[in-house]
Amino acid sequence: LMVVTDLDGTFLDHHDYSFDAALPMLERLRADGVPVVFCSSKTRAEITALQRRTGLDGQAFVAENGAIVVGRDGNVLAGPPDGEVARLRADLDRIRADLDLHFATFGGETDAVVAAWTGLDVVAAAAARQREASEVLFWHAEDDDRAEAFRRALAAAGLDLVRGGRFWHVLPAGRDKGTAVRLLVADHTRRTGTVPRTIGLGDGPNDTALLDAVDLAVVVRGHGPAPGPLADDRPERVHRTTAPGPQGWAEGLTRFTTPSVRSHR
Ligand code: 2M8
Ligand code: MG
Ligand code: MG
Repeated sequence: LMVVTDLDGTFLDHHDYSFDAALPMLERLRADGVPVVFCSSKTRAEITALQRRTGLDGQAFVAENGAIVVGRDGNVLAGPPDGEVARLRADLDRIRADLDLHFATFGGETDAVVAAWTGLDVVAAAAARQREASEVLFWHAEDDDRAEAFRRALAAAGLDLVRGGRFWHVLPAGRDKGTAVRLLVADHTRRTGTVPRTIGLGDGPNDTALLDAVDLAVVVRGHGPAPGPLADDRPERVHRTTAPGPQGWAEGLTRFTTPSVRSHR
């Protein structure tokens, strides 16, 4: 078994980033030796800090929406090539000027501004600004009529636009959370000789590829737009939680890991 989970709004509370309600289930998984992989739009700096706080150091993780995939013990499975975020920022600057857009980016603002936007403290906001492969946009509604032109310009530059809980994220095309899951499964299989059964959890549109790539999917009740339609939406594969955030996280994992529940369906 391998658990692959989104963070904001899934393992972490959407409002205050707490995860107390998830801890008893996390303890159970740890006791059973089940790998718990954080798979988020957050940066490597943010994710490794959270791994330390939850005792998950050295576990595989996926950062920046799939642009960075790190296997067990720091073994890099994907990205980022040198200078990737600099190139991406140069493309964004050019496209913003060409289309006369007004969006702001994490990279272009201070830690204090990002703290105010996100509700993170200033230290955590600094970690959120340490981007290596993707950029976070604060979109201005006055530009809504140029959103499609923006998407086309990004695609022409080899970039994707995905929606997180609060922001839009720009990252290299093709490096989504689903591709990341497939790399992790291949790595686990190579190391252990067994193909892991996977459970994925997420609450937002940028989790759709993750939820499609796993064996069992938990759609955690969110605060914004839900994940897109899933390719295989059968109730025995997909559980939609009634509780949001870390409570929903525990609910979904209980549903899929408790034998008595499974056998009585
Ligand atoms: C951003 O990501 C969230 C997650 O989906 C969002 O778009 O709402 C990222 O920049 C991340 O690095 C940061 O920790 C988070 C804080 O809310 O916002
Ligand atoms: Mg989320
Ligand atoms: Mg996320």
